[in-house]
Amino acid sequence: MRYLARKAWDKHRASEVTPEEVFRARRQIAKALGLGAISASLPLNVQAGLLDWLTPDRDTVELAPRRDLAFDVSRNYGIGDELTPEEKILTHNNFYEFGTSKTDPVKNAQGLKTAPWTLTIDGEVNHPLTLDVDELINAMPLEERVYRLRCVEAWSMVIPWLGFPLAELVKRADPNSRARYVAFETLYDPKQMPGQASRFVGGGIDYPYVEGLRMDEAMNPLTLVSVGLYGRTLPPQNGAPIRLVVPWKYGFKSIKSIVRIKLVERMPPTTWNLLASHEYGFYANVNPGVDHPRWSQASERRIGAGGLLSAKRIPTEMFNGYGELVAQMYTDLDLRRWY
Ligand SMILES: Nc1nc2c(c(=O)[nH]1)N[C@H]1C(S)=C(S)[C@@H](COP(=O)(O)O)O[C@H]1N2
Ligand SMILES: [Mo]
Repeated sequence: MRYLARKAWDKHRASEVTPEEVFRARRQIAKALGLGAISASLPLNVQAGLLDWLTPDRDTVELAPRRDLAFDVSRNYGIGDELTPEEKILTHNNFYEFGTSKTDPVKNAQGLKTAPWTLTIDGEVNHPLTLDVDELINAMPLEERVYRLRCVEAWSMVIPWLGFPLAELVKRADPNSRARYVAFETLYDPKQMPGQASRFVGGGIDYPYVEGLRMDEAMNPLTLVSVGLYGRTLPPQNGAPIRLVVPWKYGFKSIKSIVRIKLVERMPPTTWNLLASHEYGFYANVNPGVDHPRWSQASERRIGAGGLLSAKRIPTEMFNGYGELVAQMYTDLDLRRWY
């Protein structure tokens, strides 16, 4: 598999294989093999394996163009870890809207239409906002923040994000006194997102993907709205044009391709908690002392220049190493119960 970065978006080549066609092709194969009916009862990892096998690899994936962004290098939150190579960040993804295997998003998301893109901020606020994300990206001062991303599946990366604090956005909407949580929602568009059109492709998730934070977590200076990585706008597979990054929590909290942020009074539903509440909680703070029911969280594979299997196993740190900045929010919480 080769990944080609393109300078100019070539419409003709891009439309050769649309996500919808990929989805239709897969559905036909799945039907022919009688997989549609049984897929709901298969464990997710088995489904992922099947999909890999059902999806013939195209020789070349042409990556959607990305624009250079101007930014300041943040001095406050940098960590010493070596960066994960950009190629790994772009080709090893979780974005179930485009399929459940790690290489599905880069293959299937390149046609995602990321502009124009509207972000709504509403709910318990005095000033509901409807923002054009391109304008927002141009208007906000951007900073680069090198953060660890620790997936609940026990692999991790180190990513130079570009973005701004979520607090800046929330403040603009002026939350009222009832606002206690912040709920996030990914785009819902089954025509563009094959995983939303089929439970088989999308891993059995009820879309749109939703996430949430407590108000103090949302306002914590570490909580980032990301609009880019490695100096340029976000690739579609990483959640273009706008996503959340919460570095002390498991990766699934960092919801991609957001269209709505709603301030609410009660703890909002979250996608992985809805799917398996005994395995994935609302808080999902990285915690080496509380194992996932099916695997240990004590260590993780750090994805570097080599393949995933050659990746170095390193101990997982409490709050992913960000305890100094976030631990005080949880002093009254039993983190074993509120996993
Ligand atoms: N909408 C949406 N957001 C999502 C996901 C998803 O499937 N859909 N996967 C999550 C998971 S499990 C992880 S680990 C991170 C992965 O981000 P990356 O692919 O940019 O590394 O995105 C999170 N955000
Ligand atoms: Mo994840």
